[in-house]
Amino acid sequence: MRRILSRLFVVPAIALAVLLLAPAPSANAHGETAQEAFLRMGTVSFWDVKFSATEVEQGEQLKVTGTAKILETWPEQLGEPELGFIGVVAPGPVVIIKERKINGAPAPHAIEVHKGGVYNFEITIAGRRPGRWHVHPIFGIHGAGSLLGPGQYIEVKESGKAFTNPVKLASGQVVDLEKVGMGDVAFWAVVWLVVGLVWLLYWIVPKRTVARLPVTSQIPLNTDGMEYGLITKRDHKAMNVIMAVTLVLLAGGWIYQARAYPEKMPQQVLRFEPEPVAMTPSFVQAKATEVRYDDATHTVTMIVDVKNTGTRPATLQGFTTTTLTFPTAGVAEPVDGRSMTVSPSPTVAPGQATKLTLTISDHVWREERLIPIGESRMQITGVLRFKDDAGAENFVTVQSFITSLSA
Ligand SMILES: [Cu+2]
Repeated sequence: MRRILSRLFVVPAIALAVLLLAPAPSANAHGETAQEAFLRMGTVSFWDVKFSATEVEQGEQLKVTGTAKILETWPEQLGEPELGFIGVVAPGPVVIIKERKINGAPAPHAIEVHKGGVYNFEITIAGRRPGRWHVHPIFGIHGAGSLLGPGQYIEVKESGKAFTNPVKLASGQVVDLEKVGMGDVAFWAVVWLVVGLVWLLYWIVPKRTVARLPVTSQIPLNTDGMEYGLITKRDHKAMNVIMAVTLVLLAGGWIYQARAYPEKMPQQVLRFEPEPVAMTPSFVQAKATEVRYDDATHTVTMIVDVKNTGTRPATLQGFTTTTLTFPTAGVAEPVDGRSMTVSPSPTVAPGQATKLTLTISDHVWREERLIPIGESRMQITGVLRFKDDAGAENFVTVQSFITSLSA
C-alpha cells in the first residue's frame, strides 16, 4: 500500500520537476485576455489605430495615431470615468514618449474624460532599446485600470551609437535624460543603504533582539525592557548618533540640491478636458436586438436594426470590439485575415429601416476569451462603422446579451 502511495506521488513530482526545469516560452501578450470580456468590449473602443513605421533605429521617431472612445456602455460597476491617460504600453522601457496630442492639443498629463467622449490621439514615440517589441496604445482610466488598443510589432534597430534623450532645461542647458542626475541617484542610494544597514546590523549582531523574539514579545508595548537588559542606555546613545547622522545627511542633501540646481520648477499638474472633436451629424441609427453564438463553428451572428435617417445611402464598413476589427467582406479589405459578412446588403438606402444579419466566424472569439461562457455577463459590445457615399462616417455603439448559445 505504501509503495503504491509513494509511486502515486513520485510520478507527479517528476512531471512537475520536468515542467519547472523546461525553459518558459517568452510572453507574447500583455495579459489582456485575462480581463473579463465585458470589460474589454464595453469600456473603450479604438479605431483607425496606425503606426507610422514598423522599423526604426534607436532614437528615431514614429507616430501612433488613432481614435479612442469611452463607450456609452461603460459598465456601472466601474464607477464614472473622470480622469484618463492615453499612452503606449510596451514590454519595459523599450520606447519613450516624446510628445502627445489629444484632439489636437498638447496633453502631457492625464485628461478629464467622460462617458461617450471621443479622443483623437497622436503619440510620438522613439525607439530606445534594440529588439522586436509589441506596442499598444492604451487608455488608463482612474479607478478602472488600463484598456488596451490594437498592438503592433515594432523593430528597434541598433543605431551603433549610444541612445540619448536630449532635453533643453529652462536655463538653456541641454541635458541627456538618460544620464542626468544618475550620479546623485547612485550616491544617495548607497548612502541610505549604508545608514540602514548600520542600524539593522546593530540590532541583529550584538543585540540579537530579532533572534530572541520570544523574550522581546513578552515585554509590554512601549517599554524598552531596560530592566531585562534588552535595550540599554548605550543603545539609546547609539541610536541618537544614527539619528544625528541622518539629520546631518538630510540637511547636507538639502543644501547640496539648493546649490547644484538653483533653477527649479514644481511638478506640473496640467489637467484639462480636451475640446470635443467635431463629429459628423448622425445619419444612421443601429440597435443590436439579438446575438447568437455557435461554439462549434466559432460563429457570432448579430441581428441589428438599422435605420438610415440621412439623405444618402450608408454602408456598414465593419465591426470593432476590443483590439479587433472585422471589416465587411466585399466592402473593405480584411484586417489580419478577419472579416464579417452582412446580409441582405451592407448598404442601407436613405430613409430605409432594415434588419441586418452580421456573421463573424473566427477562432479569435475562443482564443481571446471574448465570448464569456461561464461568466456572469454574457454580452457582446462593439462599434459599427457606417460611411455614406460622400465619405461621412458614423460610429454607433451596439450591445446585446447573447440570446442564444449552442455548443
Ligand atoms: Cu501586445
